Amino acid sequence: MGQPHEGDEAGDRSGTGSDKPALGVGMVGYAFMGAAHSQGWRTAGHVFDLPLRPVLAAVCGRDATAVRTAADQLGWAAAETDWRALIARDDVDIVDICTPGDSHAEIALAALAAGKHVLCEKPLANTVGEAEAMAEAARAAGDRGQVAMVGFNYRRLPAAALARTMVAEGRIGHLRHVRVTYLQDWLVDPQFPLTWRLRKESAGSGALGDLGAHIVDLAQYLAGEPVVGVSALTETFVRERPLPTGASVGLSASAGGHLGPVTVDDAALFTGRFGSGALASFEATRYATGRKNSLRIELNGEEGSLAFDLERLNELSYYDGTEPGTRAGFRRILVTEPDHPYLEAWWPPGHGLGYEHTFVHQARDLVHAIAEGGRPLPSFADGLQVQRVLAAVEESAAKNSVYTPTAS
Ligand code: SOE
Repeated sequence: MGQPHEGDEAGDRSGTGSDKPALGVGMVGYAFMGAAHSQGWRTAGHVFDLPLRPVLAAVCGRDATAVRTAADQLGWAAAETDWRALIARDDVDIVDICTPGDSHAEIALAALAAGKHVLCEKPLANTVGEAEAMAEAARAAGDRGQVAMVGFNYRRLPAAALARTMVAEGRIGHLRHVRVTYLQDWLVDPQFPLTWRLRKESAGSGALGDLGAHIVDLAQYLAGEPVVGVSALTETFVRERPLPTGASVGLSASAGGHLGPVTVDDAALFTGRFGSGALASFEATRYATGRKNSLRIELNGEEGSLAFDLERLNELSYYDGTEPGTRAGFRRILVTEPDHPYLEAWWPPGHGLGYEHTFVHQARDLVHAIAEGGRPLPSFADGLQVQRVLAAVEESAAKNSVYTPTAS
């Protein structure tokens, strides 16, 4: 396993001036998620008192000019065009995979075999088979002291972490319902190009894997138990789109005149059952006009409820069902106190955080796990469990057990 190394040159780029051992990070991919992860790695050591100093050693992409530009913009010391060369670098201790899903398994397996720690973007893989191989490799690597984690970043929202604690403390009692929606609208325009996220061979699935994976993970994390059964509907509303003519920029790209087939779902709706008997409903779509990045989750228990809305991410709503009816009501907990999860090192009370901070917290948790020999969550086994739920959703939707209302 690559060991943290003292005061190498690239390490000085972290700018912390600290004499803590360096943890060399190598990232594959540098688009939207790569930029978000870069920010996490750049910031974590400046905000939190970490046992190791993250060093942005090298970033990798296929286009030599573009990856060099990205390295300069995002703060990486070196640029590579071959991910195998990135993994082989002595100054890389952890490989951060921010590529489309079709390369997650190959890169993660090679990195683990080379003794590196791994952070892999969600969903863990494009198929259950790939995820199984990754979870097994991560388990074996864990026995050798390596760490592997999936980038379900929303677990790192202070309000989500607080909600998890409150559920575990029994503050809502026995769980009955989880209701969760993840809504975006960037596909509403039928002229939006056929980028990699709309092709099964690169993305595995559509809204299901991209957004549904997040909400399955979040629901299971908050409930504290896995989904054991699902029933689903999926739909592809626009079946052909213009082919992209250039590289992706954010979610989009420039488009040409030729059309190609959309081979993933545009939306997925499903119900789920937990082992405890609690019921869940899930909706993931890229067609919710006006909803840009709306993730809402509500949990109802016998003694209370919790509700979270990503558009108000510094807040958590709580209903305490043990209060007298005349006094009870949903109240807003402002999750900005230093004693709230992750907030000890940020701003004074009332000064909120944003989307990007989840990636800082993710980096922080990983660094601690690596330094302290921990097994950070969500593990690859957790990622595999989500992958199995996604596959069950696809299987249910394919069977199309939709009943037609008929006359008696
Ligand atoms: C696009 O739908 C996307 O960038 C997802 O891929 C991310 O995981 C989510 O955080 C924001 O939306």
